[in-house]
Amino acid sequence: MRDSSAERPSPRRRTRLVPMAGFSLLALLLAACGGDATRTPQNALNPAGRYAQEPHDLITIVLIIAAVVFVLVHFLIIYSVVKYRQRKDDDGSLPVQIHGNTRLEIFWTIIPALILAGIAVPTVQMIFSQMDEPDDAFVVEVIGHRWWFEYYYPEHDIYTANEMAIPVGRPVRLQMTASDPARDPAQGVIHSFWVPRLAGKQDLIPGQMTYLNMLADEPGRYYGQCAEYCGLSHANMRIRVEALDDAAFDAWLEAQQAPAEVPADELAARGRELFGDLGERQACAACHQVWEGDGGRTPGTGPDLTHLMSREEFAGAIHDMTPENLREWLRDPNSMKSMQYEVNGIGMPDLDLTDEELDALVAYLLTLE
Ligand code: HEC
Ligand SMILES: [Cu+2]
Repeated sequence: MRDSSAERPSPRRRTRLVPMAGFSLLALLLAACGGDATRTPQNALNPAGRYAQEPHDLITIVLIIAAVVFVLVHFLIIYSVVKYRQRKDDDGSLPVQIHGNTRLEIFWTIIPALILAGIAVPTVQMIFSQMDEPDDAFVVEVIGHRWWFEYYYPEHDIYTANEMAIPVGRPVRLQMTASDPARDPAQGVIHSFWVPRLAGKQDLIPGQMTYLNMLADEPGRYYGQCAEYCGLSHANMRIRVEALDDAAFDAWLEAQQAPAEVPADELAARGRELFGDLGERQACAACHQVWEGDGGRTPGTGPDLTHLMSREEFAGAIHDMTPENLREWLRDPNSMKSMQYEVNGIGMPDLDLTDEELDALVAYLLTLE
């Protein structure tokens, strides 16, 4: 007969495995809290302005209180288990049975009630102060579409998508709604706007306006995410905020207000023609605005492309703005982002473009600086 005990780890080895596994788990958990913004760009524990800082500080206090309660309760549990464990000389009889203790029960009801009431005071105060419209706010309208965010700057009549520029050090007031059912009936679903380092989380609701304040103390790039499931490409709906200092922000506003230039290059000019007319097929211009300066800007159902090249990413800020990616996007949108158009008429359609058409259209898009 084989001796099977040789294959099993000795009990002592096994007991050493438990704390080791515990420590590795803890290390993993702590690594997730790292403040390195390049590795963890969506870290609410690394706030970059007051609207993210205040909730962060409040939750830290709550966490400390909770930790004290946790340690106390578990100490009492472990203490009782050890002290009153069954002993060898136990005769098997039941311990004295106690039913209720009014004084203790009042005591352990009042204490948690007081703690919760204590936490409620700064919480409610903060909810109101976070919602208040700041006096010197810069207003940006946010519209949630499936699956991209549109930004409109009402003071400057600028439409853009995916990448939002904001002035550094100045509160930004977001007026948010989800794609207007009148503008696009197929799209009315709830999204949620969340840039963890700059603000809390707020839903975007069709036919209703919600508000969110945001502030970046330092120039930089802040990422966010649609945080409310809105369909199969929900995870491909990113937010990118560029906080710019005054000079850079003014330059950005000026560039975005300029009309698109009509290209001189022959191939790009052909692309511009195709953009407005694809024969039997739906024209790009039916959904996309490239504003050349006539009349006011009117949004289409797709992103405004007037200054497409001023953005570094496209399609919900998930793809780099390279000629190859743009070509693939026009050739077969579904290969780059699921649920485009075929399923229920949402998003960017596959227009069966020929190679020549693709070349011309990409050449045109590359001129939209
Ligand atoms: C039926 C409407 C529709 C038509 C027609 C259409 N698009 Fe789109 N397009 C969209 C929508 C919607 C999106 C956003 C999809 C997303 O990000 O999920 C989009 C995205 C894009 C983007 C990425 C923009 C960004 O900033 O994210 C480009 C570039 C683009 N389309 C170019 C074109 C071109 C060129 C044509 C014509 C060949 C065209 N589109 C035809 C609806 C349309
Ligand atoms: Cu969404």
